Amino acid sequence: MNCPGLQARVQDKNFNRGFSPINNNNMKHVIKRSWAEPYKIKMVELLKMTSPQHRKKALQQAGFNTFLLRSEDVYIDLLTDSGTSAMSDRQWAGMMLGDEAYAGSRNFYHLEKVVQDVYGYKYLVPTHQGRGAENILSKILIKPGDIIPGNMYFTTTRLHQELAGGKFEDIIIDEAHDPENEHPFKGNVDLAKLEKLIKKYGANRIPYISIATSVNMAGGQPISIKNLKELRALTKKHGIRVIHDMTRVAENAHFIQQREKGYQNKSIKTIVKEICSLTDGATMSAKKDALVNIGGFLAVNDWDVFEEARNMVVVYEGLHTYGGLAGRDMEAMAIGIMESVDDDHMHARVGQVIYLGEKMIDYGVPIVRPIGGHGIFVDAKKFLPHIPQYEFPAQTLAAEVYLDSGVRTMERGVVSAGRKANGENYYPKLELVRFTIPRRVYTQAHMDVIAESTARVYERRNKIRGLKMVYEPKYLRFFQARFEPLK
Ligand code: PLI
Repeated sequence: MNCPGLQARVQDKNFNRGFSPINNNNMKHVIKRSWAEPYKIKMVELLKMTSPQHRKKALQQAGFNTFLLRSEDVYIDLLTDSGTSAMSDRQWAGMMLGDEAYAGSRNFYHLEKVVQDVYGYKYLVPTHQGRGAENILSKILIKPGDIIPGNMYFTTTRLHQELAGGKFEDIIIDEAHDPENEHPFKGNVDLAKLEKLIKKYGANRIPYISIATSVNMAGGQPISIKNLKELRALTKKHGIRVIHDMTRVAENAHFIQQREKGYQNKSIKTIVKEICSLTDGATMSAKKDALVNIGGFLAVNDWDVFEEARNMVVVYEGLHTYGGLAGRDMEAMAIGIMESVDDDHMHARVGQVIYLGEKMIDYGVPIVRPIGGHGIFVDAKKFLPHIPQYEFPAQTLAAEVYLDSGVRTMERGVVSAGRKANGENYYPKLELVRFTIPRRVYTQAHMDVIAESTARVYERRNKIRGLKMVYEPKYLRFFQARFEPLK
């Protein structure tokens, strides 16, 4: 690797603090130049402050699951960055240009052009959100008994693969499973693991490799262009497709720009297009990078897959020129995609995440390193070492942070991992609480409040007890499971 992990973190730190990441030889004499958001606030949404008694009651009613809290009972909402972005004035203006025709909306053609220009994929099928695209893709490409290797699982992605009869196999590098490892590209594929799978099962049982940029479950960790190129070469040799989960591709491109040799002077827009060019198609949840509250798509280069998807979308989502979306949603998405690849936007977006992460580190809170693109992932195993994984340390910690301050976070550990086809629990190495930062929504003062609250919980960590699960839904249990505190 050209750039050792530690150096990469120092580079990010310099960037965050306003130094040029490249010309920083004489840092002692440089006056601090803070970054700031490349926008100003035009409208505000009032937040409700709550008392500890109110939060205790709300948490009990929610079965100690932050997904089951009412949003009204939350002060700062870090449950997810999905669909929670603040849209720009241009996006809102675009909403007024919605062409709500059942067929052939002009907003579809605008979106199609933007997807072709910005990402480079040839054919577009809009869907109501990311999992709509995952459903269609899995049904088209996966046959029962197939193997789908990927750089760490994502909940909905793996479920659709399994429902189509496939089996997910993790081929991410080992470093990704170690929260303290500072590898700059923890989203990379271990090519030896992939070759082993190809040898074991044969290429014809592998319909595609599922590659996420900015790997969510690993802590928002990027994959490098170098690794993608090597993957492309290997898959080409075996005639295997690469399908890109491009939900957070621009955040990944930011890290490539900061860390990968030869990319410092390339724009995020250029890097995004290069990433996409190394893959055959993509599923997109536009609710993240693309700055909209709802929307997604499937985009492919292969006419046959497109034709099949265009047939299938009418069964599950809606006509192929709206896929479950209103015309205005497609317009906002088209504009959001263009805004998402702006360098200033992305530097401020990731800069805010890094600001929070560094505060957490300063308070001694154990977090996944390097700091990822869309949130801070607190290492619950290290935060609460006295709580075994079967007593849900990450679920417990998310509940405790809410009790302290009304900050809502999300479990990303054993509850999210769910059960295998044979009913056994998955026990993932990573037992994390995700503090996900919505885009363009909260201020630096909010980040301070979040870090201080987490530090307070950390101070009383030894007194915290685990949870037991008292209700478990069949699919994606983390959304609706209920818990009770252990006596
Ligand atoms: O929530 P959807 O259906 O629009 O997208 C599903 C989805 C697919 N891939 C990845 C990497 C995701 O992060 C993702 C959704 N993520 C959510 C909801 C999250 O809170 O991270």
